[in-house]
Amino acid sequence: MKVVTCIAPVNIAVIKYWGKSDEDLIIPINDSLSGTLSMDTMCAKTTIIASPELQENIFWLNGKEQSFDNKRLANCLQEVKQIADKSLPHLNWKLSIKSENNFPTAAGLASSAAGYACMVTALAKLYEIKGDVSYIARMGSGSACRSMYGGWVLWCKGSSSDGKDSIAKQIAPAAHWPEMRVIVLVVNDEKKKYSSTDAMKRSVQTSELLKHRANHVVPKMVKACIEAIKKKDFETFAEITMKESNSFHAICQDTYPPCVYLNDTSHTIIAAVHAYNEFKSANKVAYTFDAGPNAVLYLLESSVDEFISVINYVLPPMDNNGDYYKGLPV
Ligand code: 2P0
Repeated sequence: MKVVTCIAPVNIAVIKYWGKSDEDLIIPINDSLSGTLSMDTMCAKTTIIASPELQENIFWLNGKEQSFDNKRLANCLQEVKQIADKSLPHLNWKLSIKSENNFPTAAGLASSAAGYACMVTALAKLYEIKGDVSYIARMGSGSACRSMYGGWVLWCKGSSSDGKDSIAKQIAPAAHWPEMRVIVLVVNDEKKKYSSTDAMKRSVQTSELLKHRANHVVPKMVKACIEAIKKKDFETFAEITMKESNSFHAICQDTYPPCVYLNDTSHTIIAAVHAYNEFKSANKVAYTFDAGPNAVLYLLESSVDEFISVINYVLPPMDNNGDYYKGLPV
């Protein structure tokens, strides 16, 4: 019997992936760029057991059995086995895969990214594969390839039709910018209204704006953002991050029928960030929103305490009845 366990964190895109040129292989229409959270935060954990005793393959996600008959899982498994040494005795043993997330699944918090990054890392370890396997994680869920590396990661869309050069590359390790912090404001942890997979397909089919974004906006943004990260220029990094999030949600609006992910609380957070930055006469906080209403804030450690006070003032924590705390009497 062989057992491997891996952990992989979520990544939060500052330049978003939205739209595929190949649905099966999961090849994106634009490059994207993200920060991978540290290992002690929002993570997926996967344990794979390979055993000659197992009669069939089994897959459990967050304590619930899933069908193993899943095209994405099959594609990843097939690709890993294809490059593995064929003389490995356990190559054809059945597998038991158990995966869990320590945060809400499918709520727009990059759960599939961490999940597939973790699973492919575990499979690569099981079958003793060395070298980059981010292109295999990509076949499970596009954004998963970015969680294969820590720190700041670029997913290059690539140009080959088999997707072999559509891979992730680290552009700077986390230690390059140790003051950087991420705050996740969970506005709603329910399963999202429309899956990213379906929504981005609809965007490709219906949004004219998407072509402009992919061909003319994103390439400039990626270049400028990499430069800002390399120089640790938070002012520029924050401006690009916020503009990019807004550009992505504009595409969602331009999709027909539209995919509306942001809600009133999301807009309150956007307004609070702009008001705070204006008050500070500099960009001290940057928001970004994925396919859901939850806000992710990038900020430097020196701004964390003050900005959390601002958020607690603007959106006071609710008690168990859903009422806002009124504050303690003086
Ligand atoms: C991103 N998102 O770059 C963007 C921003 C959501 C909004 O990557 O179809 O779950 O599995 O490749 O990876 C979500 O897309 O979609 C995503 P599939 P995935 O983080």
